[in-house]
Amino acid sequence: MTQQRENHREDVAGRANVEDTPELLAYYEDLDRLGAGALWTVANKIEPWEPQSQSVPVVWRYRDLRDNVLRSVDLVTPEKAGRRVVYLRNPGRGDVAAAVGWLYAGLQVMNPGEVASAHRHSASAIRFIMEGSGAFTVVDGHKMTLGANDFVLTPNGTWHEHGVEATGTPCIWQDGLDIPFVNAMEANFYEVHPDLRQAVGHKVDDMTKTWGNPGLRPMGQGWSHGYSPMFKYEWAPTYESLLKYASCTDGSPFDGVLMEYVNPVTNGPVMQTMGASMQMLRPGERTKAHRHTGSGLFHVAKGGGHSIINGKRYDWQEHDIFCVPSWAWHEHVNGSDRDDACLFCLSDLPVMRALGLYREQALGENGGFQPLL
Ligand code: GTQ
Repeated sequence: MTQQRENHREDVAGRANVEDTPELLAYYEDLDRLGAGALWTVANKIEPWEPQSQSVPVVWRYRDLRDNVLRSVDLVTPEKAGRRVVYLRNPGRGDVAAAVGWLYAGLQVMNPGEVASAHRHSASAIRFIMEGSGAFTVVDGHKMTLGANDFVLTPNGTWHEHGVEATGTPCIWQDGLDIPFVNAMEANFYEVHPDLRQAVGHKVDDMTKTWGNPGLRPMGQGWSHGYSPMFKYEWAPTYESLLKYASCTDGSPFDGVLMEYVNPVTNGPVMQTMGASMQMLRPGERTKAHRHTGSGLFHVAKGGGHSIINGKRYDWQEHDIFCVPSWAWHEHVNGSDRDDACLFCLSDLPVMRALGLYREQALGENGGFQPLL
């Protein structure tokens, strides 16, 4: 019997395997009255052989959600709602309002001329812009214009507000926050800005213009926060970088051409709790299956295809959002032989890495397992 199969037996030597007796049941009741319990009654549950995600794989289809997101515009104002957002609820994580693992996601919609008041919280946020023109976000006095497929940061503790210029069109973007994680850590604070609006103290898009130049850093400019000073990563240079890298690499057998968004000061993840990447699946590309710790929330930035997650097929097209729970096998397939497909991914990998919890495993050609890396 292989180690893997053996691991799924409950009566393995060294694992809890105590049968109930009247004496033991009475003992458990006595312990319960004292606010205590016998470890062996819960050990196999609280120390599983491998991660047991509560999340299930889901695809949220934009063609189904979009009309309902737009409906909210006639139903509530940003003033009343605070944020006018339809959030994505994983069936296994409804109790903590997570889309996957400890990550929250939602679709926020704003009409021209609307603003959502400034606030700040311990949770960090990202936006991935889906459609519309004229949207902006202000982060700690830095105003940014938002275009389709731009990736924008609102790090923990920063004041932020959103709006759409009166000359714009209805705008929809994906929010991604670590709200469930910060709540799990019992560390979430929330504050509304005393003036409800921030003064813009810098030139529009200054942080991207200052920190977003390839291979170049502004001389003499310091930055000591735990998050990237580049608050916005625009789509055009991101896609161009993927194309350039794709022209000279075979890519990863598991991920195709995958690039991580980084803090230009540290080359580390953009924020301490959440990281993001953009990956290109070249025409006809089909990746090999692997699994790793950490939850991933994928947003289809370009193209269409499908993913096989824990053996089941999930089709996706542009602006669909799907999740890969921690330790779930996954492989991605570009559905086109002519065009590339691009997947944006928001994850908690920075937490996994920083805390020494990252593990990765490839599915062998013969369906067997390769050892844990
Ligand atoms: O824009 O600050 O979807 O605080 C959920 C919570 C968006 C935001 C969300 C938030 C925000």
